[in-house]
Amino acid sequence: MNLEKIMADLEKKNPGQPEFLQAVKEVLETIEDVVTENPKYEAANIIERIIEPDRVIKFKVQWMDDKGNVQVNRGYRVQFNNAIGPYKGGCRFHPSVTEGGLKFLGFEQIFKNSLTTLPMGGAKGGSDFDPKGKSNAEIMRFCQSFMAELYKYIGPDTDIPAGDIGVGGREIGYMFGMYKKLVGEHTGVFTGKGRGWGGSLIRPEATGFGNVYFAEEMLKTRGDSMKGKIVTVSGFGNVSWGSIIKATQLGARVVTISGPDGYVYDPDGINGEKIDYLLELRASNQDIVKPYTYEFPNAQFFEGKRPWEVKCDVALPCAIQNELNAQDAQNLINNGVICVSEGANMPCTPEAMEIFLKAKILYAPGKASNAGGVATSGLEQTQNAMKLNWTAEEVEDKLHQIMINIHEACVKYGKDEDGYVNYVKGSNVAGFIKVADAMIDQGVI
Ligand code: NDP
Ligand code: 2IT
Repeated sequence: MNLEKIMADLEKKNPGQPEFLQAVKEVLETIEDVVTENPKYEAANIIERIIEPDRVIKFKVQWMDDKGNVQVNRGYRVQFNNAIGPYKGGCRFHPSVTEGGLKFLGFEQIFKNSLTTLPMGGAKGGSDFDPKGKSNAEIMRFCQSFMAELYKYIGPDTDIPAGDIGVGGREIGYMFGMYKKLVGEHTGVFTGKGRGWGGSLIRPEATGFGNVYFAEEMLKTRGDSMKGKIVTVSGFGNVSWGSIIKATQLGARVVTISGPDGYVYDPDGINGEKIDYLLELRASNQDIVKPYTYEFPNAQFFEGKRPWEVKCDVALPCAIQNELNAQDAQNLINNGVICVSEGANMPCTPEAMEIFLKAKILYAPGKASNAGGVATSGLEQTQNAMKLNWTAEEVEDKLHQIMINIHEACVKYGKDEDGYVNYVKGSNVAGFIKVADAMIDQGVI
């Protein structure tokens, strides 16, 4: 496999999409050996086929704001690969959303979903719509207009969207409502639904819970655990919230959260009522974390800074792609970090990742450590198909077991000769083999 040529061709075909190129390069670098050792993959030209999305759907979303002005946004759905199951992946509403960004996320989703062991293909969607400061009515009108186009391309056996940045229970509700009205069916076409109309218990917590379960499995390989650890978390959204709850339950002390305005350091730990307060902060639609320090004055706010300068044992980046760079990684290493587990998708830059791997700390890429979210989406689909609901304990037990299994797969495919587990390699190889073999089985279609 000629990596340089593949990357050069990809760059030519996808100008202005650096995040997509970054995600592809990381995967190809780590699966190179497997491809070389198994000529069937080159014979079927799997690499060129797997890096090209099945289709990118792009559409106009028109909606009216509360003042009566007509607004226009772009909507997208990237259906990347459905070799092992229907397309599956979240929707992101954020002004930074572009086609290239969604291609990176859809590509990552192929391997992540494969790792969960559930039958799900890879997809991602969203819009450059900015939910910040919008009224409830504006959010509803936007979601309805978005769905008026997207409904044509999705379905419970075709493509099942879910949440991501800027898309939570409220937005899923409005989109599902519109889908139901247009199609006339009450089906499991979305995951992350409300509890009373087909949603699964634990889905809101699942990504964060899974992330911490994965960190715990990594720590176990060194005879350690989360108990007593100082933990830094970035972001203050859904994934951060779930990670903080589970880390605290397992006896760790979480000392930071962050937002676009800076980070909050709370030496006493973010626990109890402070965790509940995070939901209020998020619901305020203000996009700032500083108010936390008004509510809990022992905490300090650091404007325009990122939490990676704080001394910690475990770091959980849970906000956005490329939020932790080489300097941040070096700060963490200098401060004695032993474990970094990604709640967000691709939060560490390639340079930061290199530093962690070189230092041989426990480092988990998001496609392994944040797979608990989509895995629990898969469990929601199963409950919908069976027309019954599992208890919170049943769902959490299954989620926990899935995270243990993903960890095992990473160890199986990622262990170096010296015994160090390269989780980047492990997750990419394990995820790739299943999808590539399915593509070969199904022929050139
Ligand atoms: P939320 O919208 O709930 O939270 C996102 C967090 O990231 C917020 O704190 C947000 O603050 C912050 N953020 C967004 N953009 C920026 C930016 N440009 N700079 C700094 N901070 C920013 O989303 P989620 O918690 O759902 O998602 C967080 C990450 O986890 C994403 O990478 C997502 O892809 C990933 N993920 C989510 C899963 C899920 O099930 N929800 C599953 C697996 C991964 P603000 O909005 O104020 O900018
Ligand atoms: O990045 C992700 O895995 C998600 N946003 C969750 C996708 C899903 O379908 O639950």
